[in-house]
Amino acid sequence: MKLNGENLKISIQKKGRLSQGSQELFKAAGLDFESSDGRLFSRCSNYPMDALYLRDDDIPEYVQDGVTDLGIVGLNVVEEKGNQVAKLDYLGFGTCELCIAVPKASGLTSAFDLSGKRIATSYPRITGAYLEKRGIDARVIEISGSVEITPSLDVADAICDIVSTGSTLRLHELMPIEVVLKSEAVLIANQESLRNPRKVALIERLRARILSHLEAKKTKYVMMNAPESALEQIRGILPGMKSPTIVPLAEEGMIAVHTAVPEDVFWDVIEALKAAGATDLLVVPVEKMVV
Ligand code: PRT
Ligand code: ZN
Repeated sequence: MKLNGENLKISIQKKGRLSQGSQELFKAAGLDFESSDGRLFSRCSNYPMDALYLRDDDIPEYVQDGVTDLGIVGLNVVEEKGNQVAKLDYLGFGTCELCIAVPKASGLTSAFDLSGKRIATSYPRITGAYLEKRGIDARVIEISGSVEITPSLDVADAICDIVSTGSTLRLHELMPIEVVLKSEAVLIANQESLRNPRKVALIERLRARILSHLEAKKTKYVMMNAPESALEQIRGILPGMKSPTIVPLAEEGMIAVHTAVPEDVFWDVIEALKAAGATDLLVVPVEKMVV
């Protein structure tokens, strides 16, 4: 099988922390790919698209050079590589922070204490730019892996590395002192592909599917019963949301109210609804949100 020249092409990580999230996103967008097991690429059976499986470090370059039109990769990698690509959408998985961390016993507490010190990192470009912007004159030492052990080997005084749960830092008696970059998986695009109307149409259809999934993840659908007399107060609790659905119940003076509630204010809204007299609250996840 060969890549189809007409199809949209997307590169994703072959094996690693972003593989599962990328494949789940394809599924949520209704895309059926042939099994990716051991392959370099596979074809989507219900969308004109081929997926290419790569090391994450190579994805920005492949997208810049037009080998693939799109890519899914960590923002940390995009910023470090510095390739010319368009960042289209943040995808809500692979979240982590690039942090400066120091040995707990070092007495260093802020990035400004690092002048004249050595910082080991696999992210020399981002780290260098961060230090330069703040006028901190530290030496950046590029290390390709296991950066966390460099302070104990006296190779460096501090590190700049990816942190997610923080357990790697704790294990090595290190503590974070600055967040240099907040990262998550991002959908990137080749600049030329964004000037090709046929490809733009396919990309926009794909993005609409992805965004409806991301919006749905941020929303819960809530159904409740309430006395009719509480309706005005309930409407006041749901100010920013679309008009709720109101259904009369068999019991005189009682109604059912159905509405979508954003995840970030979920508990505040639920507590206020209960206080206003809502009962029998039923909460269901939203599968897709198409606006
Ligand atoms: O083989 P390939 O080159 O494709 O993969 P890789 O080994 O370079 O990357 P991979 O799969 O480890 O990570 C891919 C992307 O996931 C990264 O570029 C980040 O955008 C994102 N990500 C999210 C992370 C982490 N969380 C993470 N915890 N990348 C790395 N880590 C490492 C970190 O380097 C450190 O060693 O995990 C350790 C810290 O984790 P905690 O949980 O102990 O804090
Ligand atoms: Zn990598």
